[in-house]
Amino acid sequence: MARVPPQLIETLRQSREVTVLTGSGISAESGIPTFRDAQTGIWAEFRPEDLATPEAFASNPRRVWDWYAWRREMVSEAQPSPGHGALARMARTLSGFNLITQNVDGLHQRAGSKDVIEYHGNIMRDKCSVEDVVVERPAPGDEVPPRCPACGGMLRPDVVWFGEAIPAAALESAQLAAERCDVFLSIGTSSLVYPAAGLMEIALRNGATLVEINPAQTPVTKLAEFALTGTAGAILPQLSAALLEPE
Ligand code: BV8
Repeated sequence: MARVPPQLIETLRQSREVTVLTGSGISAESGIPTFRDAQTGIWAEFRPEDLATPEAFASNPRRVWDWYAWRREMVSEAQPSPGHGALARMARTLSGFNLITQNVDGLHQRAGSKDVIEYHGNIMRDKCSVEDVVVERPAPGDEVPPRCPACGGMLRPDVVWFGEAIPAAALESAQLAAERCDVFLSIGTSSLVYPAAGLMEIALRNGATLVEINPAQTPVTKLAEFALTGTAGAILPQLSAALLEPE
């Protein structure tokens, strides 16, 4: 397991603003399968990228709704991982800190992180598929998916599907956080999905130091000044503890 290089601690201590992008790898240690992991049980025959699309919802709304209900159940029973907790602590010790997540599980907020930029939405919220507004979860009924109380349209999870635009506010604040930071940490993401993966390029273009934390190689590993091969749960608590030590 990678140890944290002292130069990285120094770089973080000297940093003016740190921006973090997390992917499903940080929630793997909360027991939530990543997008690369094969799906299990009744969902084993489907690929997430084939279910997380407007076309899948249009052709089989019940199947897509049930897939999200299965994932919501998993998320509600999951606990934040040591990595989620360490990021919440780091935010309090660094002078400037922005957290962007591709995850829709809300675990950063449950670990105490504030002002989380939910780049792909949040699975625990529903929205009307017709009016595109967030709707309170209705009492369980016999209709699946449930209907919008205002217009009768089908409800859907408030997440960004493949082929859908990133919510404007999240897109803008994430872009700003990537442009302004002097250190960018990419944690637990395969860096394959855009425009999220483009945030690393924006940070590099603006002269930021790129740090990657991932047990595997990704397309950004070669661009990182610090590429730490290991899990978020093992590395981030070391990072957070080192930042708290007296200089
Ligand atoms: C857009 C929410 C345009 C939903 C997600 C054809 C048609 C349409 C679009 C495209 C197309 N071709 C390409 C595109 C663009 C597409 C895209 O990038 N596709 C990829 C597959 C090539 N992007 C989009 O469609 C985006 N929208 O382009 O819209 C547009 C513009 C304007 C107007 C209209 C339209 C929207 C993409 C968002 C999709 N939604 N999630 C849901 O969750 O159900 S994406 C989803 O997959 C995740 O949110 C995440 O972003 C991505 C998975 O990536 P990761 O998080 O990185 O997870 P992954 O499993 O891949 O990797 C895990 C990593 O963790 C691994 O590296 C592993 O080594 C590591 N790891 C494992 N354990 C640990 C660990 N690391 C640390 N610690 C550990 N313990």
